Amino acid sequence: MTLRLYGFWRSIASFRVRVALKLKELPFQEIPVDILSGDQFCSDYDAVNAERVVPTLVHGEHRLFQSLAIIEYLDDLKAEPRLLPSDPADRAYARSLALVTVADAHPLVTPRVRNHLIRMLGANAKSVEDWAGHWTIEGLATYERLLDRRPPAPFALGQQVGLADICLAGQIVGARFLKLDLTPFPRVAGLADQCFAMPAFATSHPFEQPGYKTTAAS
Ligand SMILES: N[C@@H](CCC(=O)N[C@@H](CS)C(=O)NCC(=O)O)C(=O)O
Repeated sequence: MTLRLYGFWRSIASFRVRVALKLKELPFQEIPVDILSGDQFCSDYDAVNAERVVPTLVHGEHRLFQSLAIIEYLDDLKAEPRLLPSDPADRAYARSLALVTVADAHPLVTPRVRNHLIRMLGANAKSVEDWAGHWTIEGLATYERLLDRRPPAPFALGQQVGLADICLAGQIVGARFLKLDLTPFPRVAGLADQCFAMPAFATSHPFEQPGYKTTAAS
């Protein structure tokens, strides 16, 4: 059964699901939803995902949303390679690391939040950029402290790449969009280098997506 991913080239949450699909070697078709032009609010897409965000994964009659839930679904759909560890404490730790960006850092820099800052507070482009930089650095600093306590070996949970690495790599994608200096976060940067050496990560990067290539060319 074909898997269809509604995503957007520069969406960090779409990046997370793209990587998971590729690590699992599950073929999928990606359908772009231009969230910068407001296509997430069109009735066609609202019918797919009432939350009006990307990603959404369509699998048969199922419309799955929220990248973390989608990645867990993929782990249930195809067991290997496992993205969540089977040990309960490790599993909780993997989810905790994932949520540092999924629940805490990334939501603060999404288009809806940036747009609200402009509309409600009259923020200019520079202030919005500074806001995004601040919360992205907060996320990186949190990861650095956590990885100091439990150093990657070589991935966050050990030998097997998984959910935590995917989410942390997404935080790095956001940092690089903003051209942030990663020197204060050597453990995070080192782990991201391990990840982006893998084709599943490298080919899922926003700059490798057809939408970016069209945007860059125009
Ligand atoms: N927690 C959600 C985040 C979904 C989300 O906010 N997606 C962004 C793109 S990364 C979006 O579609 N934003 C549209 C908007 O802010 O209007 C997930 O992990 O899937």
